[in-house]
Amino acid sequence: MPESDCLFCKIRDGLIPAKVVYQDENCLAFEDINPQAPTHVLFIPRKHIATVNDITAEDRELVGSLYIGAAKLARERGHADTGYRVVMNTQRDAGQTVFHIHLHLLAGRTLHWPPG
Ligand code: DGP
Repeated sequence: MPESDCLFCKIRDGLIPAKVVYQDENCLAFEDINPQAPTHVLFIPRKHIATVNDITAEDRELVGSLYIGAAKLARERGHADTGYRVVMNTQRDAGQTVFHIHLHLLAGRTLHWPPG
């Protein structure tokens, strides 16, 4: 899929509205449109990367920024000690629907495991 057709690239570029809650030079985070927990935020790299399969060694710092951002927001929202989940669905069987990698931050309720 070309970057110009990517939903999350359009959010990154401000072409589609989203409630942005965090950003740094490498990443952007916004509230999920269909929240599955009281906190459900998506952290995306500014660079278009379709799936985890497409991450390369040069993306190390950028991918690290997603986790650093998620941990920072989790702490700010009071989830650091109670707990939270960060997850990146990859391809069909995991339920990936948007092909621009995104780290889900889920928190604010008891999260079950295994996820099903
Ligand atoms: P995944 O299934 O892992 O690919 O997650 C995609 C997530 O993206 C899903 O939880 C819903 C969210 N989503 C889809 N479209 C939009 C949108 O237009 N705006 C926002 N904020 N989130 C969206």
